[in-house]
Amino acid sequence: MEYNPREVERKWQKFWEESGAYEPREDKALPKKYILSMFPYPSGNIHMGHVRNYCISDAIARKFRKEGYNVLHPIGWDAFGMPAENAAIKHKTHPKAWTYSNIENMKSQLYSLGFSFSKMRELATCDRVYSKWEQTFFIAMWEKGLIYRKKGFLNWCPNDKTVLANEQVIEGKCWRCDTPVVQKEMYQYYIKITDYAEELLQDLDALEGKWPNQVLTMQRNWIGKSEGLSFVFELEKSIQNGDGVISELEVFTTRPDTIFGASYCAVAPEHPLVKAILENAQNYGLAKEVMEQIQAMQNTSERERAQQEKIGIPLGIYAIHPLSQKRIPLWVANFVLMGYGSGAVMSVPAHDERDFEFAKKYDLPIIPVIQPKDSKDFTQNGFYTEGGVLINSQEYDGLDNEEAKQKIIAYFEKSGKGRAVVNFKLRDWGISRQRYWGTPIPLIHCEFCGIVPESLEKLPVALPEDVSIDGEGNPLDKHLSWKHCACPKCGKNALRETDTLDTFVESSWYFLRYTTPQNLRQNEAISAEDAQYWMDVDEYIGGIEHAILHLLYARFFTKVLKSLGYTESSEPFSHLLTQGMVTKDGAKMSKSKGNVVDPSEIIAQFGADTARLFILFAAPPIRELEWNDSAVEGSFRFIKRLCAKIEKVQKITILPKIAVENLSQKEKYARKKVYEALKKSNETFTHESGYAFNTLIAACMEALNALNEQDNAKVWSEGYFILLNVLEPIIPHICWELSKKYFNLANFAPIALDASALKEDSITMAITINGKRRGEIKVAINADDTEVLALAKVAVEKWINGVAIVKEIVVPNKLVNFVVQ
Ligand code: ANZ
Ligand code: ZN
Repeated sequence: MEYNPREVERKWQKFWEESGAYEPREDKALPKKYILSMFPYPSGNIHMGHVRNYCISDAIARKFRKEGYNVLHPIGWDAFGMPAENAAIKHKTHPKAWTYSNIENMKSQLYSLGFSFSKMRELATCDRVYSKWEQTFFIAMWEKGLIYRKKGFLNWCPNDKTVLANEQVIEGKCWRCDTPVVQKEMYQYYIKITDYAEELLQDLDALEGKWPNQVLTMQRNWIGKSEGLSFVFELEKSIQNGDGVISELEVFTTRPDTIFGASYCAVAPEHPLVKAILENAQNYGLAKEVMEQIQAMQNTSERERAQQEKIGIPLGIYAIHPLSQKRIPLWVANFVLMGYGSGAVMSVPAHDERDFEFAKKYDLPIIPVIQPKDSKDFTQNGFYTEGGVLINSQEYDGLDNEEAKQKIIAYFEKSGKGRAVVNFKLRDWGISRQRYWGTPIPLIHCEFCGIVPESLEKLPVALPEDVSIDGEGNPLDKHLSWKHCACPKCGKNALRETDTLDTFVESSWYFLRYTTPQNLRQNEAISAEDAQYWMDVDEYIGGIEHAILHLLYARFFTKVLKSLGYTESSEPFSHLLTQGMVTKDGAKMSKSKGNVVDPSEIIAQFGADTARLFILFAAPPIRELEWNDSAVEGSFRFIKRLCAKIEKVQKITILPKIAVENLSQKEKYARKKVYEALKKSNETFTHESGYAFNTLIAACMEALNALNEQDNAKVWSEGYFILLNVLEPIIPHICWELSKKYFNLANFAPIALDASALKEDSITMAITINGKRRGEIKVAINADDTEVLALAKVAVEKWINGVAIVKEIVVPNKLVNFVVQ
């Protein structure tokens, strides 16, 4: 048969769509599998990363469907976000038009690859109805106190009078006008993800072995639980702070055992103490340059500070060490974060690398207080961060440092000057954005009632479409008729909140939304019954770049939605598969590198099946995949080979009965290879095996070669019948075409393994020396030459001992001849 991918692929895509072949069934008694690829951002065109992502999930979905599972394999669009607004500014399009037209384009690209998506479950997060339910959740969380409003620092361009996202700050300057960006304190909305820190941490344990270790570790580090002591230093002199005074400084340390080594304290530039000092600068004799240095540090975002070298500025004030009573200088330092612990630290240069570097730079005392147990030389680096015995620590001298930790904590707890605390690195999630193309925050500011949620019947608070998007300020803020509204409580004039939500909010619950069928979506956010059936996602596939934020937020949202009664799941993704990058010439495909291969071109040239086969054959899913043009052609040739001799089959609808006794070695061998491929297919489609499609495809290639080596029509038929079934998840179009045409099959069902076909058959090979028969060996059919020769030499040992072999000849499956002198 001639291979014409274009015709075949179009035909089957049409058939699948029209027959609704990939819609999940409404029968909740069926066993289910929920297979999900991370949904794409509708940037305009699909790229190879997308292709790889959906090739993997599609193969898994097809395999489970064949096995009789009810499979949900949905697709949707993560459709809000900045690029749409940037495109609007640049090309004078509307974000909505831009987004929906991108979706249409990408959708047709994806369907041209033959992906078996549950089309009826599609969604875009910018759909009105999606906003409606997201706003409903927002209000429920607001009313529960899980969302709050607080002042926080934002990047602000004083020229454009607009808030900038981190990506829009280039080397401290505005991306549009190059004006230096400042940190402006403004109200923002936060979700209390920190309330769930412990649960989010604990529940990772159950994902062990089901999620990649690397991801589990990254999540654990991000949550960052740490136990230590919080205690206070009395200030030498109190500091005026408005009407009150500040007389102490609280610090958090994980190393109370090093307390006698503290030689200075450092505070974050946002610390109230710094504010108080700046406000009373004259009283403290603070020089103008020093004030300016501090202000410059305050105007640098924490993010940028983290990249800078360590900088400190002495405040000229002192605290008293609570145990040694020494005078300790106070510094403001760019490495101290206001949002962690108490925003202040005791610094111990002898036992912490960062403190050490700082002390060296500013010539501060380095006092060793922990001595290693075995060696005395702990000053090699100048600092020593491990355990040991206390020195220079008064009555604690000689104690093991772990023991000292406990004793020192106990001392502080008893004296009431400190307490053991658990801190988490995890911060509350800032969810408000000052941009147009996002879900509006459904709150209203009323002069009389305060902040009031929009009434539920009025949801969604939809975005106005007649806006001017010019990059200055937030378009919603300038849209007066949208902004002015009636207070839902008292009916008086009030103002809508003009902030919109972080797009990570939408991606935190889309997988729950997919479980709800279209006909229920107007009336229900998440159909509890459907969610109960489909959740958890059985395999979630996506890039490692989402290892932290998206996966953490999605886990968190699931827990919150559970507490609100929407789902019974507490973890959304029972298994996670992180796919590797697609590279070319050793680098990630990217426009700037000019090494992008456009999936559409590959499909146009070779067809979707070739693209799918290449992608799944080139590397196992978790590994990097290097693009290779000749391997793409190799994949194409394999499919052509598959079609080439199919006429040899007898048209069967069930497997033929084969009288094994009468088969030749080659025929037996071909059957063995075919059944090995079938066996491999069952082994490949498991999370534990990592879905190594490459080895499955290799097994199919070997099987096809072996079939080609023999001429038994029954063996051909059986072989093809099985191979088309095994390959269907990978190259579905051609498999459906050939199955229909030659076996009149309209669907695929599991095939049982024939253990007898897999049995290792052995044969006897004669061994001759200079043509004379001297012995024989029993070996597996087609055993490789090295193995055969080694066995043969042992068998005729006494004939060749001490003589020089000049030639070794192996006639496969027949004989071995040694030519000796
Ligand atoms: C003294 C000390 C001595 C420290 C020593 C470490 C080693 P984790 O494990 O990340 O919780 N720290 C506390 N608050 C901070 C803040 N707001 N910004 C920056 N650093 C802060 O780290 C806790 C340690 O980080 C604390 O223990 C403190 O330094 C510092 F040999 O206290 B340590
Ligand atoms: Zn009101």
